[in-house]
Amino acid sequence: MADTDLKPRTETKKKTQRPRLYKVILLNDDYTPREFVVVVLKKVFRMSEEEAMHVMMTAHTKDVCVVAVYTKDVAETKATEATDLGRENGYPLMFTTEPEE
Ligand code: TYC
Repeated sequence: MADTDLKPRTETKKKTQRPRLYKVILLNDDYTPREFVVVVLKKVFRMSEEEAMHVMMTAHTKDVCVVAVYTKDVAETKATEATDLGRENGYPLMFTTEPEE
C-alpha cells in the first residue's frame, strides 16, 4: 500500500484557549490573630474589610476557605507572598494553591 493511499487528516482538534485556573486556599490555624489574617487578605488579595472578615471567619469555622482564583503563576505568587507575611511576623498562617476541576 502506497503512502498516497492514506487520506490526509482534514479535521483539526479544537483546543480551548483558556488557561487552567488555580484556587488560592486559606488554611485555619490556632495561633495567627484574626486581625492579622484580615490585614494579609486586604493587602495581598485587595479585599475590602468586609470581604476579608468573611473569608477569615469561613476559614476559622470550616478550617479552609477559597480566597480567589487566578492563573497558576499569579495564584502561586500570591499564596507565597501571603504565607511569607505570616512567617515574617512569627505566625504559621498558610495559603496553598490547587487547580480548579
Ligand atoms: N483561628 C485563628 C484564631 O482563632 C484565626 C485564624 C482564622 C487563623 C483563619 C487562620 O486562616 C485563618 N486566632
